[in-house]
Amino acid sequence: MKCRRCKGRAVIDLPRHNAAFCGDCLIHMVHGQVEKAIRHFKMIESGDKVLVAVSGGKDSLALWQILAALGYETEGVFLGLGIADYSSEAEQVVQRFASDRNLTLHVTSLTDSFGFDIPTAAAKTRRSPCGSCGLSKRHILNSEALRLDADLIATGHNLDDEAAVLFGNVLRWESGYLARQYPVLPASPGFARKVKPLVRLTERETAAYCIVSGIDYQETECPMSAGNRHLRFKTLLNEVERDAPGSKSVFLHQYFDHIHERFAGDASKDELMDCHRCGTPTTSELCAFCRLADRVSDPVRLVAPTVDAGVGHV
Ligand code: Q46
Ligand code: ZN
Repeated sequence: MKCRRCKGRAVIDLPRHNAAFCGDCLIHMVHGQVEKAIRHFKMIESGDKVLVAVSGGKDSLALWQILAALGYETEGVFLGLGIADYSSEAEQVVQRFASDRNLTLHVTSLTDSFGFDIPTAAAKTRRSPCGSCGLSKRHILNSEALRLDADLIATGHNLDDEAAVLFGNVLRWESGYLARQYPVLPASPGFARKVKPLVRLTERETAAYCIVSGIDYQETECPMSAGNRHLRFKTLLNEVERDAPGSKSVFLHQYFDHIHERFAGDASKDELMDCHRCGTPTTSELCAFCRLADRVSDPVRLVAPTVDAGVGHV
């Protein structure tokens, strides 16, 4: 198997590109795909300070390495979720990654800042672990971006993640969610710009990128992910992809380029007010995160955790 670009010995075969690549050319291809996504969706402007949300997994660490290599001004932020050994291992991995590369990392923790963790939220609310987790990540990472005066937050959502979310949204015709599913969400009062520069890369490609570029990432799966419906959608889409390579990319990118704008009118137009506690723009007195924090701290609301219905996305 020969590398398409240099004709050297290939280390990975990518049927969707009808090509194989050696390590160096894979890195070149991955950087090119990220640059293309950034340009196409106008994600980052020159001089922007980028806050990269890092979890310790392959995608977010690959993203930080790629953006730093492409010359963007980056800092990382890690949010401890309090999921026992999984979260402490993730923090160690991220700390090591940043110090080995002399990159600036900010560490924050759900327990230290708000007094609860994801297992407690799952046990005390009717939300799935992934629902509480996604809500907490969105809220706290946005607050960190505003606090640190970053122009935008970059997350490691890849092509597989986004295709699975799109599949779920289409399956239920969630037009409000479809209106918001796009690789760049512009800044608005109280919210930093959010971008997903890995939308042109699959999980397999980011994993291979990590291996050939020496990124030591956390391989352990989150112990609370069981039942996450997006994992099931990923499995389904991978079966389609096996028979028809390139299908996932066409499904997602045709949506972004040709269909997404048709849902623009379905975005919520509810009037926003400031959350009475934290100031985040919201449609009710308390924002969803502050309501979650209240439910978790209410001693009489101990109920069994629900499984599934998770969003699982920053
Ligand atoms: S960390 Fe959180 Fe994920 Fe674990 S609880 Fe679900 S969302 S699976 S990316
Ligand atoms: Zn609030």
